[in-house]
Amino acid sequence: MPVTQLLQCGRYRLDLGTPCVMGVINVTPDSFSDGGELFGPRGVDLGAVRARAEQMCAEGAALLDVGGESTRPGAAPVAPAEEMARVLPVVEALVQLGVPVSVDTSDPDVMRAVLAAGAAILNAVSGLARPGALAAVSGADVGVCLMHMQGEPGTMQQAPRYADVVLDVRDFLRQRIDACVAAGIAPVRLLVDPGFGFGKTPAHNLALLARLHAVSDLGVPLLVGLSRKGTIGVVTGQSDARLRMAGSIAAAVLAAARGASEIRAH
Ligand code: 7PM
Repeated sequence: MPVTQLLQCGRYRLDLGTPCVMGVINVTPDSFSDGGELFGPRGVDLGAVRARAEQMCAEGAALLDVGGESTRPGAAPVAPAEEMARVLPVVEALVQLGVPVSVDTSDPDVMRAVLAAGAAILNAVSGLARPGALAAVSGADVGVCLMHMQGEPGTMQQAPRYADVVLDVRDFLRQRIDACVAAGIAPVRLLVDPGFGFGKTPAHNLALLARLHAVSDLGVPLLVGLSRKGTIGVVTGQSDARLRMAGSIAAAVLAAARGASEIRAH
């Protein structure tokens, strides 16, 4: 009998006992996976966003993740006002589709704005560790994904270093869960994520995938995002992210077999 893993996120209660797919809607001009196709000369192309979202839902995505700040290695930080200008129209459009919307952000002001716009999950890529982030969500009934990142996107890949990457990531996630529960965020609202590609070498990422059970038994559902990332390219020899579908599917199946409840996919 699969263990039912419920996620309470806004007006949605997701049963993650069966793994589900989180579709990625990147609204950054330099999206690594689709070259910024949803971002035209006049900013975000909402028609293209709606079409992509409807296609992803038709193909089985249970929720959609919107990212307005490129967190790819070396990416420069985006001002919160610019990030909000990119993501708010998208969140409003996707909420109208009736699908749970997650927003990939670290900024507390962006968090508050997207919650007001109807986002169901905050994809906290900095683990709600930034000043003001925990306070921004503790009173809301939004779901929260706590992700591990070593350093910041601009520098995180320069020299990632761990005593034991799996134990270090597990300890960070356990500490963030405890901080959220202490701030009044119920465990049923939480997800954790090891943050593949965020301050990790390919060897670190492969160790995390091999020993994924160490972070799938923290008492909350596990989200994994390996889709089209550099490590898939290293293993398959595919330098073009758009040609990494097969490797991404293989990694997703391995992750699900090792306890992942949500698979983040492009
Ligand atoms: C390098 C290339 C780093 C691409 C990050 C990316 C995740 C995420 C992203 C993840 C969660 C991309 C990503 N990756 N949120 N946001 N987990 N929770 O796929 O693995 O564009 S950005």
